[in-house]
Amino acid sequence: MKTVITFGTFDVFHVGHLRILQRARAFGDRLVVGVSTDQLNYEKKGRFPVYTQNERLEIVSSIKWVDAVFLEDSLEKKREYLAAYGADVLVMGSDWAGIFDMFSDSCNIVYVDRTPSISTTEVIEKIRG
Ligand code: C2G
Repeated sequence: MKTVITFGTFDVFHVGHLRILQRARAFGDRLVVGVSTDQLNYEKKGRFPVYTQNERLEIVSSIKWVDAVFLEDSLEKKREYLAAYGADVLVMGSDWAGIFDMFSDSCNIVYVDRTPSISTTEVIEKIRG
């Protein structure tokens, strides 16, 4: 049983999010997703997400490619999360390329291409008009 892990905020869930979850799951038999807390997103991006962490957890956990979810409350705890969930593979989008290579002693690290032309920020801007 090969466990894959990935992390993200998944705010205003869109097809780019769906595709990375589908692709991540294809690297193993079980996909675990660390969903950023509202506070962690504020620290990363300087704003609170549109959807609350409980809403984002509920959405991500309902995706058919996802087997388990948990709240990620600190970027400093990656190594602990990888161990706690028994990750064999860490999958992240190419915007994170190289950033998690330090964990290659505990699991395989894979960066997959982002889906072009869609992001939470763009969706928010489109709705704002
Ligand atoms: N993504 C993608 N294509 C897009 C948009 C996003 O493949 N068009 C991927 C990102 O590369 C990331 C995942 O979807 O792997 C989640 O994206 P975000 O919610 O923006 O995640 P982020 O806030 O960058 O959090 O510890 C790492 C961070 O918590 C990642």
